[in-house]
Amino acid sequence: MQLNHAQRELTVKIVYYGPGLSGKTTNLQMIHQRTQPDVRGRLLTVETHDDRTLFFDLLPVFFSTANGFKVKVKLFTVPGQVIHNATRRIVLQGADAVAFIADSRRNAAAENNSYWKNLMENMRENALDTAQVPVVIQFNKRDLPDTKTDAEIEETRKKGKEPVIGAIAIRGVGVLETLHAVLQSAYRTLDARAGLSKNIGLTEKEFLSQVFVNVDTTGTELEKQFPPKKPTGAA
Ligand SMILES: Nc1nc2c(ncn2[C@@H]2O[C@H](COP(=O)(O)OP(=O)(O)OP(=O)(O)O)[C@@H](O)[C@H]2O)c(=O)[nH]1
Ligand SMILES: [Mg+2]
Repeated sequence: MQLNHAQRELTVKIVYYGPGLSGKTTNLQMIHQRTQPDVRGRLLTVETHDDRTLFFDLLPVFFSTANGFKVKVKLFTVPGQVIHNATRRIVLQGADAVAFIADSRRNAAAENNSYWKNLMENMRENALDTAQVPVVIQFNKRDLPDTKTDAEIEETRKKGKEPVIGAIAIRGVGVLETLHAVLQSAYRTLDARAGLSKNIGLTEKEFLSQVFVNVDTTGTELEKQFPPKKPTGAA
């Protein structure tokens, strides 16, 4: 987090982490598609010719608070290919929260575990305290055959302290729910550390609603809480 009182600016950094091809870039593409153009920057992707992330993807989302603070939420993805570990470590620097995107298929379990360990290692290398930087877990690709059952995912949820969300990122299922969970976790940790509510008057409710009122929540679990805006000009 960067909090600049003189400029009245707050920057929050979220990192999408996980094995190669788990769907990290797809998550950002879906968020980009569903976010109003006036509150987001362009989706920056640095990819190889076969669409693998080479350095990172970045999607900035911004808003102003009632108190006149400019808030910028920067969503990054890391490159999942094994050879890019040094890049993963660099992109992870200064993260305020992490969305760990796992592949739900049974044959991906070992890979998920190895990248979970890799995340913990790289957090340590960056002096990020795992107690201070919350992680949300997404089990993606629920549309494919031979995935973990809902009951198994429920088991994982019960065993750990992290929120766990099922997703089919290519259809936008679970993507906004994951974003909501990771932003909420980030806010709570930052508020406890830096007193966002006390010091700059930014409550959790304002933080989340300023993002999600500008996101098309149609058909997601967030639809009731943040009803999609009606298209302008519609009767
Ligand atoms: N069937 C299915 N395919 C998915 C899903 N989400 C992503 N994919 C596909 O999986 C492939 C990899 O997705 P990416 O988002 O590029 O994966 P990544 O995690 O960014 O991969 P790296 O950049 O190499 O780390 C693409 O062909 C996606 O279309 C999903 O929910 N279901
Ligand atoms: Mg990618």
